[in-house]
Amino acid sequence: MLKSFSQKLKNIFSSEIDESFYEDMEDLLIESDIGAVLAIQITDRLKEQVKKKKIKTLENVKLELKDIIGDYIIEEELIPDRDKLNIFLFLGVNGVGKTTTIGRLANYYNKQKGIENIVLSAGDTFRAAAIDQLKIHGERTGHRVVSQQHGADPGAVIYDSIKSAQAKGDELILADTAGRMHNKSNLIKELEKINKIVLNAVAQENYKKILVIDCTTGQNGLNQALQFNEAVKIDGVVLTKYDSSAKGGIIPSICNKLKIPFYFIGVGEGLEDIKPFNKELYINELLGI
Ligand SMILES: Nc1nc2c(ncn2[C@@H]2O[C@H](COP(=O)(O)OP(=O)(O)OP(=O)(O)O)[C@@H](O)[C@H]2O)c(=O)[nH]1
Ligand SMILES: [Mg+2]
Repeated sequence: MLKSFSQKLKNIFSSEIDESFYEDMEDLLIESDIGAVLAIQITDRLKEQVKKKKIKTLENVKLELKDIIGDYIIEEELIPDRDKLNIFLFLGVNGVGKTTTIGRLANYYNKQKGIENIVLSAGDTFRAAAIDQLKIHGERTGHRVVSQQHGADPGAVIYDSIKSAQAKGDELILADTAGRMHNKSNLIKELEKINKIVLNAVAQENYKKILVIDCTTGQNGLNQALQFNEAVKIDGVVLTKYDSSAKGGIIPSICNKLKIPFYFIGVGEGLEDIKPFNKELYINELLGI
């Protein structure tokens, strides 16, 4: 898919700038998971700008397209507010990479940002193995894991994590949650409780609700973002499995719809396989620039 995408893009950009050029462009954008509505919008804007600016070369059309797509994308560096307690809560449906992301970010914040006092909070009490999975990440990255038994109340685990972090002067809690979507009212109830507990301890700006989305799920990622946002108001997104053949066209789609940023992208299963989302790089990769 990756090869055929860049090949198709190359083909489009070696044709004439005529009506079929724009049609092919629209199709290709849809194929990249950008979504039909946005693909049409982007192509229409491109057509308009090319005409208005009297753009003649395909190279300049590509740069114009880059600018237009860039308008829809929000990039933000997610850095904990130092010397304060910060809580990053990871949400998302089953198997998207929440727990793995926590392990990778513990490593990232430690190695890249010099933050040593990080706590991993085992808020996924739904799956017995989830607690052990987080403990393994804790051991690997050298960070403390706060957990309770399988089936415990996630709010109570977060509460314990906060108390423990406050006692030791920690700066960052990375909190796991169970993969779900099945029951929105349960999710809202559970999150309301967690919100209350968290906001008793930290300021709103030090609390981030982060949605993890698997880019291989394509446009379905947008539905997940809409549903989670409606339930809990998310602050930003981590996109995982960007090392797959999926093009991540879901990024402009979500930013445009929800006006929230992407923070990180996951590029593999290893501890180092996460990087801050970089809008410029992302568009260049998408367009093969
Ligand atoms: N290739 C690749 N695999 C990833 C990436 N992120 C996560 N995975 C894999 O996806 C699978 C699921 O990851 P988890 O972290 O367990 O996902 P989760 O969201 O915590 O899953 P649940 O707790 O069951 O909801 C694991 O096999 C991860 O190694 C990524 O960026 N690239
Ligand atoms: Mg998990």
